[in-house]
Amino acid sequence: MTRVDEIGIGGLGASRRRVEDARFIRGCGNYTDDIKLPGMLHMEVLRSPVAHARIKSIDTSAAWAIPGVRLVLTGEMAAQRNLAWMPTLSYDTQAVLATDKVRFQGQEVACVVADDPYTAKDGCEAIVVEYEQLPAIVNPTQALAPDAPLIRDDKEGQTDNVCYRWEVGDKAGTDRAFARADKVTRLKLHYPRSHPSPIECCGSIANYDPATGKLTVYMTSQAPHIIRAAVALVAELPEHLIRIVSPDIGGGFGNKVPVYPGYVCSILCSILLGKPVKWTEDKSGNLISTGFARDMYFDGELALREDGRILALRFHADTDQGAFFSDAQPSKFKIGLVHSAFACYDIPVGHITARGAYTNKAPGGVAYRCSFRVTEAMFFQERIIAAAAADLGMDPAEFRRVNLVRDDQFPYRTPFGFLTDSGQYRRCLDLGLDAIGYEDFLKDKEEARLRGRRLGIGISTMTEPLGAGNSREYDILGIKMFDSAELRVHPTGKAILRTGAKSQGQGHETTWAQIVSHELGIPAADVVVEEGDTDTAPFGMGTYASRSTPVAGAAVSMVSRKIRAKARKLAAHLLEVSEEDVEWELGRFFVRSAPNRGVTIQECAMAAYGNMPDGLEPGLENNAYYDPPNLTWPFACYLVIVEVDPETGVWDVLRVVAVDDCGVRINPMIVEGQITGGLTEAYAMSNMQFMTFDAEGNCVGSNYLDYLLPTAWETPGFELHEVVTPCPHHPIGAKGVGECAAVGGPAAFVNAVLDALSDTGVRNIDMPLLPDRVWEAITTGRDVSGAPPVKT
Ligand code: MCN
Ligand code: CUM
Repeated sequence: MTRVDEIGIGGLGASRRRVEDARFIRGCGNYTDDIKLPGMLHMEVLRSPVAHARIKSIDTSAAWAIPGVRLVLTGEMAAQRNLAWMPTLSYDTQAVLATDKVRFQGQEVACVVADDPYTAKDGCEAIVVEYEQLPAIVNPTQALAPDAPLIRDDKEGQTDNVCYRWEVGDKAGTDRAFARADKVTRLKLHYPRSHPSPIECCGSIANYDPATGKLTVYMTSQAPHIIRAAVALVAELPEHLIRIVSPDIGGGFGNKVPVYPGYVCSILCSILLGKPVKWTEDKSGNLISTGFARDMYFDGELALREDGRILALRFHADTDQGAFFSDAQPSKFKIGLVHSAFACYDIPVGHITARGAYTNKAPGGVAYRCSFRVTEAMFFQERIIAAAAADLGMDPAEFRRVNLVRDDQFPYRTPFGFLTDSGQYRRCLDLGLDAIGYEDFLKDKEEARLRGRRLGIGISTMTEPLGAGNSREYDILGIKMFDSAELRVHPTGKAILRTGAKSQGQGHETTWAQIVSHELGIPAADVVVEEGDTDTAPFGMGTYASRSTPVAGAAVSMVSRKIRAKARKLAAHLLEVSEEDVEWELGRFFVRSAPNRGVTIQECAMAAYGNMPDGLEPGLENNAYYDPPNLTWPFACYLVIVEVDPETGVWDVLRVVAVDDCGVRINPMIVEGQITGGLTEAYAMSNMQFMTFDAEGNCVGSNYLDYLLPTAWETPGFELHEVVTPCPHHPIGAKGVGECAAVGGPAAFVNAVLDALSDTGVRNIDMPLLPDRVWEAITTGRDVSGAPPVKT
């Protein structure tokens, strides 16, 4: 008997080529905008040119008069259907179409449906809106000033621009620890607004069929089942007559989690017209109006002991939420999982306060590889860790080594209540230092300094919580966070697998088949994976927070094991022995006492349809719902070496080393792709992505001249290393990885630049570290803030 070779069949650990790429690289993907339905009309959105203004009147008559225009929808008309406002996933309300005021530049004011997109655009231009402009607020300081104009005057009882307050930890204990400290390090910084800007913008095609009453929506959603539930609950349509289909998605990065007014309007227009209505957002619409990320102000301190131990931490965070609190995050915490900060360090006590502010900017709050504000948390963590090491005069690597949680401390309870599951933090750090040649670099740096060159090294180490839920702590609109998989094995042993997750480029079609292979020995090429259609996929919560592997991936294992359990009964029948005498090896059952007598999983599949024992249900299919016991906690160590040109402030990246421990890797090549992509984004955020606002609330960065996307030309090379600490509670030991490098990466770049400036007294330059900011820091010796408003 030759054993099935797991790598050979594309099982766990195989760097199998991405099957979806066969269509993507040929231009044969099937994206929302590719779909054309018979009789389909086109919708365009009219957006506000101003950030804050009362709407005095909207005159749509000229738009209606344009031949080919079928519908001009205003907030007033939407209000008649009770749809001028919608609830957000953070229990706030958001305007679908503005009625009373506009509250950010780019806000949806009206939409026009026409025979083609160009006529619809002309229709938008023909609408005359009279605005009475109000002062614009573009940062929390302005928002929270005593005389600030009230942005959310639509909300009963709202008297200021505070949208939430939140706190966690032990204040008294933290104060006591600070009183005992030998030294206190303080750091203030702003993590700027950034935008996921996927290649494909958002869009939808709503098709309400008046004959059947069925609403089908093709759309760019990372979470189709949530959308179906939201449509059912908000629009009060019957859920069984709603079908949401997310076809191929051209990048999501969190941009495609929230519910946008454009989606809602296309649905409403289709219902009103009884025809399919397509909405495709344009690039500037995407950049100015859909889910942004970050925009968070930190002010925090570490209490330090002379020997380098951290005694306590505390910080306050102000988040700039934009005009509506529409964070799409499923925890009961107002600020996501920001209190996962410092989880990789053994710190006994801490206290965090947070406050959200309404401003005249687009809503969004969490997106862009964030794991719900974990990106900001880890950035602040690693920036203040670097500052603390400098304050103590200690080597930053040694400072981390002293404070990192030890391998024998797991499971480790953080001061804010998280339970980190496993890891080898020091090993990852040492591997990274070794790979980058840390000791040699320190010597090179001193020599270069003597010759007037500024070299710097930045380190970032972090663990982050990936995989929402479990259902005890996480829900969306009251629906608990779990996920699902359904597996159907056909008579010839080929199979179709469906999950409640939804790939936007992460490669689920490739990796889920590998899990089935690992569990059943069916070659990965024999398993087709389908996601994103609520009429066929099992109920699931979608893809974000790198939750697919931790939750849906686990469900794939569990459903495969159910199939294996049934196949064992079939094998016993075929082998004419009792089930207890049947043993399993990959792809095959055999008789324990006669290992040569065996049947393959494919033979069992055929028997499920053609030769089942009496009393056994025919067929070989099942489903599994998986409620994870905990989040998964990958660890990463990123190291960056830069050279800063003191004359121009330009900085070049000389080396990047990454050590990632995401547990067992299903597909090492895809994992490396995720890390490479994340590091590219981290580099872009730290270096070039500039999205800000002027004093009038105009969005600076709503185009790709200001908001730069990194290409292969600017992006440095990355050296990737791995450590594997299996996740103790995941069926195949995997942890999430999709966001790690974007979360942990930025601090490594910024720490490197500041290390190169270590003799100047500069403690912080806000991202992006544009050359003029770095130059200003060098020439003035002062910190450089990036908080809006900017001068224009
Ligand atoms: N994987 C693996 N072994 C592991 C962990 C993951 O082989 N131990 C594989 C998975 O099977 C999957 C991929 O790596 O194919 C990412 O898995 P996971 O970490 O579970 O993340 P998700 O699939 O849930 O993806 C979400 C995550 C998020 S939240 C953002 S934002 C982001 C990211 O993925 N958006 C992306 N990476 C992206 N990559 C692309 N190409 N496009 C996006 O929009
Ligand atoms: Cu927050 S970006 Mo991802 O979690 O979809």
